[in-house]
Amino acid sequence: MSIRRPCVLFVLSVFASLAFAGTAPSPTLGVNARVPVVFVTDIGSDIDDTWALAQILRTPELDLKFVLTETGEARYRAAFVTKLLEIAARTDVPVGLGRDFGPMAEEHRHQGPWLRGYELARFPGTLHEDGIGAFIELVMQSPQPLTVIAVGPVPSLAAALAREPGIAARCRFVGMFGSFHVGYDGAPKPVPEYNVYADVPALRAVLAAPWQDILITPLDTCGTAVIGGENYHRLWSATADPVLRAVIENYCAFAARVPWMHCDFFATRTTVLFDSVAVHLAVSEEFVEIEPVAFRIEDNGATVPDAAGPFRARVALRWTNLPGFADQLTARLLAAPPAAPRH
Ligand SMILES: [Ca+2]
Repeated sequence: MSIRRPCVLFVLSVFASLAFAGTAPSPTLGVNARVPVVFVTDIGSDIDDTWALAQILRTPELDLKFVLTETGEARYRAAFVTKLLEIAARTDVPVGLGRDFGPMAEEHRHQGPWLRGYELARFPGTLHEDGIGAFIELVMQSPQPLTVIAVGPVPSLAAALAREPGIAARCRFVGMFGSFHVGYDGAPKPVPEYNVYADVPALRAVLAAPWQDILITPLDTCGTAVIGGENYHRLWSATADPVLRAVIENYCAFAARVPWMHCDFFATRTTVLFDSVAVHLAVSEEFVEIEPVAFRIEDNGATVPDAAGPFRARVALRWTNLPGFADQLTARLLAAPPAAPRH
């Protein structure tokens, strides 16, 4: 024991210096510290963001430091975060309002019924009106690199970088973006992917920033991430677990309202859990093959491999074990949550 503590401190200091020197740090180096993360989300439209937030709260290796909203009506999105944090007894996590694009029409509030009777103003934790400013402050004051998990279009992140370009060098960037060789639902042709085409200039600005590492899951991998069978039955049946019950309640509200699919399968499987793959990559690179890719982004949102393109990322292009991912995600969602960190 007397030798071990200095070793740990040494490893931590090497880890920190490597990270700030621009070398991509791996959160799986064996350092005992949890990975501090910021979740940047357009929760409240597609149900996968809600699964992803529950996944972060149930992943012991991740330490959720902040949640920032993206696109649409910032207060609508923030209310899903704060209500779920209350249910999870995690009101220690501050939430920030990102750029606001005005009231969302009723037909775009796919999970809206779950918020009925809930008042964002009564959230007992911290809700930052200037969420972008609070995010910048958190990053610039953090003693260790943060991992930004971005799972929606990124106008708020682009605004943060415009206000303080220094944040990128202090963070790893992990996200759900693009389609390189595979389209939605495993289709054999790439297509413009929503998180890209919804705000192409914003993503170009974000991917041009000097993050310590850029790691993305495109549709090539995340587009086929579904939990079904016995795994889903266990999640569906976990009605005594308030967090999973809340996710399933959201899913039921969503299934009745989502316009882009006939979601009559909600009792037997999930929809595609795009964003859960990004959360997984924030802590582990198991189950996928990752390759460095140079690419350009077309004006229509297509992400096209191009050796002369302006963007570089490590990209999860293929599954090596998709059933293993589904099994692990199920087990994590069902496991008791890690103790809330002391602040
Ligand atoms: Ca999303």
